[in-house]
Amino acid sequence: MILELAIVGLPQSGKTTVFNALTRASAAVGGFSTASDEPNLATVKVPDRRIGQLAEIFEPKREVFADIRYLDVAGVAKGIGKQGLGGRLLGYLQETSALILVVRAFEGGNVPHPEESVDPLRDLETLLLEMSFSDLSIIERRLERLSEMIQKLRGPEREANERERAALLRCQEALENDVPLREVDLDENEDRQLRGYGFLTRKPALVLFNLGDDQLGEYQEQLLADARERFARPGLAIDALAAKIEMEIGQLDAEDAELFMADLGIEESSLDRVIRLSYDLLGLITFLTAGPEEVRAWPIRRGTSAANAAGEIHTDIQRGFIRAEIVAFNDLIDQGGMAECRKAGLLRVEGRDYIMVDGDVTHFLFNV
Ligand SMILES: Nc1nc2c(ncn2[C@@H]2O[C@H](COP(=O)(O)OP(=O)(O)O)[C@@H](O)[C@H]2O)c(=O)[nH]1
Ligand SMILES: [Mg+2]
Repeated sequence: MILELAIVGLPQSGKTTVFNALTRASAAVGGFSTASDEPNLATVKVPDRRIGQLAEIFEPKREVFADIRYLDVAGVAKGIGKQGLGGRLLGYLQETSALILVVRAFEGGNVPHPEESVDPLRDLETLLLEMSFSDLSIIERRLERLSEMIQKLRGPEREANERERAALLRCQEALENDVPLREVDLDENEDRQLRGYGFLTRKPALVLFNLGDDQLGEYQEQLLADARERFARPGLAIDALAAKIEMEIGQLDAEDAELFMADLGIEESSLDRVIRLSYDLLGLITFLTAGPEEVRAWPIRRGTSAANAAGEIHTDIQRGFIRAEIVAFNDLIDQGGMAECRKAGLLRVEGRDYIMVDGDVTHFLFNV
């Protein structure tokens, strides 16, 4: 499963700063490119307190967190949407699972703004429009092509193309009415047919206002309230981060960082919160495994069956699946151990079709 979020935004909005802040929040591993026109890619651990709590019980050799990847791509300049976003940039965006939209809120005369004034709500609107334009232009080109092909084809091929055209026409109509493609109902077939286009407005997105350190508190609250009132939609989350400060805090040792944060009134958890939001945005939940070797968080899509969850660990475990023994995380912590849970009747035995729940501490039985 590639769980990747691309960071997009207008030039100088703070994308790279957000990327640096997020990827410093946990030990980011490798993947930085040196060429300046290549995107930066980093893997970030998803903070999860449950790992530490399980580690107290199991005293494992290793603690393994779920991870997600962030991709920092070049700026989406205003206007390019109308001709379709630039080829390579668009290519990267189409392949990611979700988007982080960085919007500048910080003031600061010496950082140029492409519009020459700071106006976060305007910039957010611009970004969302760019994404719609990009999707629309892909749809229009594809529709032209489909009309030509439908003329020439017969039989099932013609029908498949006609179905695609019908779905695309619904998408086009939605976009023309300011409705992002996320909100268009597509059946499984249509979804598969259109997935290859990587439509930007179909991806879940997290808007992240990049705040100056003087904007924490009242300004932040007001901005978030205004933005949510105007722009909140299903699959579009809105939050804020003082990225530059967070990045600088990441460079301090723990004690200095604490003092600095107390001084500025920054909640300890804002980076953690943004990473958690990213994870939720990807539609992921976590099941856990725990033993003397390792305590580990496994990301799975909401709605995943026990057999498919087992396959995340190893295909053999899926193939030879016998059953899953599951304890809810909270029960395990309350009881203090697996044996106690078993005695208390809190250990459940589930079959291959069981739908996993967030926080299931799971032991799979299988034969190969
Ligand atoms: N004053 C101030 N400057 C910031 C903040 N965030 C980013 N910057 C500066 O804005 C400039 C552009 O940031 P960068 O992350 O490179 O933007 P990108 O072009 O979107 O990747 C850099 O000089 C940053 O140091 C902030 O919160 N406050
Ligand atoms: Mg940058």
